[in-house]
Amino acid sequence: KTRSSYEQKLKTAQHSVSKKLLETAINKQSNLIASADVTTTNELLEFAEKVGPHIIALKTHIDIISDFDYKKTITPLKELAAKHQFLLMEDRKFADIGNTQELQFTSGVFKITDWADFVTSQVIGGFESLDCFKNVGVVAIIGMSSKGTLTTNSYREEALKISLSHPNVIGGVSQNEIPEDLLLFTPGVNLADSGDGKGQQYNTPEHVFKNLHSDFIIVGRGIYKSENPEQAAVTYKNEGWKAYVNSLKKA
Ligand code: UP6
Repeated sequence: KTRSSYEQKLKTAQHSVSKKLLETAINKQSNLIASADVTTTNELLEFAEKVGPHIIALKTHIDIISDFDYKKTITPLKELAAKHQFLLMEDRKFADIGNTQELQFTSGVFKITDWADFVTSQVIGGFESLDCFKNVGVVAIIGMSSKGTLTTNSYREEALKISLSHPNVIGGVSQNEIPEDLLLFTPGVNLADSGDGKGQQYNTPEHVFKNLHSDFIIVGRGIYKSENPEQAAVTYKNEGWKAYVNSLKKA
């Protein structure tokens, strides 16, 4: 079974964020999302400046930034995103009732609604819990990469039903193939390691494009822990693109 190309997916994409992601992937010949799991504003901005040209999106866990300040952290981050043409993905993994998620999304110090292009959310709160993410794209957590995760076959099936029917959802995070109407984001990608001793399990770009028909790879420590993060980003970008092109050829 063959997979659809980014060009084919762009023709049928409904959501503006899906279109932007696919267009960026085509323009930059990249399917790489770098996970910036660093804990200070300086590290975050330095990292974004270095890897920005090579990625389609920067994934943040904004609540791990110890010196977070909207003007000092977000304003320059948005400028870097515009300069290097990447999207901002906040990996908040919302997991509550709709009303609480709405507050977490719009309020507090992070004000995610004001800057994120797309966010991750669990779907454990049910269909209506996703209604609040009006101005962004939602990437639903369908399956997790960690050892012993509770995202079993039957959980994933139910999570996919919600994701396929909700207009805010643009895709899913998963370690399994998902329907082509959703973009597939796959974390747990590393060229050097098979795990981290804390439950994380890694695969190669080749594996996730060939076997899962993934659209985008998410790489954290493989890049930001590397001695030369910019060079590592280029390596993952090239490996990801090569694996994507090969996955199109597969009969
Ligand atoms: N992430 C996973 N697995 C999931 C969902 N999300 O690893 O199923 C996120 C982590 C981290 C990144 O929260 O930010 O992707 C992976 O980082 P790593 O490459 O350093 O392991």
